[in-house]
Amino acid sequence: MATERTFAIIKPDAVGRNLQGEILARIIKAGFKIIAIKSMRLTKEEASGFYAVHRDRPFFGELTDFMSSGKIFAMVLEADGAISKWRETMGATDPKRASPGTIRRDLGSSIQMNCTHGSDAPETAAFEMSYFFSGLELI
Ligand code: IDP
Ligand code: MG
Repeated sequence: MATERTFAIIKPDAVGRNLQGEILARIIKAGFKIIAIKSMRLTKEEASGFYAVHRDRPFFGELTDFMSSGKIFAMVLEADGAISKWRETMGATDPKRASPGTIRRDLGSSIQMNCTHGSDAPETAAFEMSYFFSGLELI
């Protein structure tokens, strides 16, 4: 499989519970290289731009309130097949449906407060990385 990059977020629920160290340890253990990382708090507008593909979903308002409710860690991760590998490491969107040993199953509290984000395809990974990081930060 080819070396690939994906975009990840440690969401406000996880940072609020001080789980960033636990999640970063799982990322390293799974074999990802952290290419870039920063801690920041999104505005509602910035969260809405990030999740624009979901603007017509019933949970969009709630989701963007949540994502702007506290600090996040935004990251670019690299590995062979990073996009699907990170989705597997996170587990299914709903922690109740995620496999044991995944981040969302072990640490998530609800379908919304599921600790992490991961890109779902090469096109979304490219958009999401460039939404948060400049080219210089990704060398
Ligand atoms: P994903 O994060 O697994 O890719 P998406 O369907 O892209 O899942 O949804 C984006 C985020 O929106 C989820 O991670 C979760 O925080 C939130 N979300 C998804 N479905 C629901 C829902 O039914 N109710 C509330 N929040 C949801
Ligand atoms: Mg998604």
